[in-house]
Amino acid sequence: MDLTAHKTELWTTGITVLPNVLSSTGVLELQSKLEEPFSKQISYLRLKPENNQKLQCLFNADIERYLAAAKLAQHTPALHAIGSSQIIIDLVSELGLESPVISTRPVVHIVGNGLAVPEGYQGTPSHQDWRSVQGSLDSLVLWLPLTRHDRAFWPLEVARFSHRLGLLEAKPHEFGNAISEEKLAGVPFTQVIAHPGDVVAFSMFMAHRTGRSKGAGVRWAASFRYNNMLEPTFVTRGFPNPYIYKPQFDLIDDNFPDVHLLNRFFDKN
Ligand SMILES: O=C(O)CCC(=O)C(=O)O
Ligand SMILES: [Fe+2]
Repeated sequence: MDLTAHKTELWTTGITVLPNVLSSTGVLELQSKLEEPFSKQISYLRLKPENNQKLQCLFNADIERYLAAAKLAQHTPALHAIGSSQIIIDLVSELGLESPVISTRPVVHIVGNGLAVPEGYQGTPSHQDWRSVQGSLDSLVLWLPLTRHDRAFWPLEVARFSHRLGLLEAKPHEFGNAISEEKLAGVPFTQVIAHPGDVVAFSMFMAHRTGRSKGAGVRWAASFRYNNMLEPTFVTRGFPNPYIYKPQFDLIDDNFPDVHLLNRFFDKN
């Protein structure tokens, strides 16, 4: 695929939609895999989801397990495999990042009415990803819709050309941060139309947010982030990385595992 026109559109407007980069069935299969941690907890709790509303069922029964399943879904190997696949890395370099490096772990976005975590956030407010990643100037987000909907449903909304406004002032928000309202006064947001298999690429400086929708259903998407190792300011700044990855050292379950239980487990393996 010749990406010259997409590359121009990306850096001129801040965003481009690349249709049918991946097979739609492959992407829908990925979405089913991402659902497995939820299914496993549902069967463990012997829940009986109505109308296949698995996520809602687990959410209503045990929000902690719901959140843990959502977190675990982000550790699904097939998700990481897509973000590191040759087709995706080639695409990122053809869009202008000469030497792509992964800047953050993949994120799975799950939104739907009835899934709002109390004191959490549901969908993102207006933000620029650059504020949390702080990498190369050409850093890029790839956003992949994972579910098919017959109308715009919790769509990604973008402020085209806003990457040219620079890094905008932001205020703290449950999500992390949100661009201050006054900075976006008069800046129009439009819905992105994309389907499973398509890849939406946008500059980390482009303002975007989750559009709201009414009605039942769950919208899934995955996003991947890349820096360009060779971008001169990234090199000069010494490859900054604001992410801190560390465990909590207190035991989550006191006295687990009991040594007898552990040995019975090893005996069976
Ligand atoms: O999926 C969404 O609605 C938000 C996506 C987003 O903010 C991102 O991928 O950076
Ligand atoms: Fe974002």
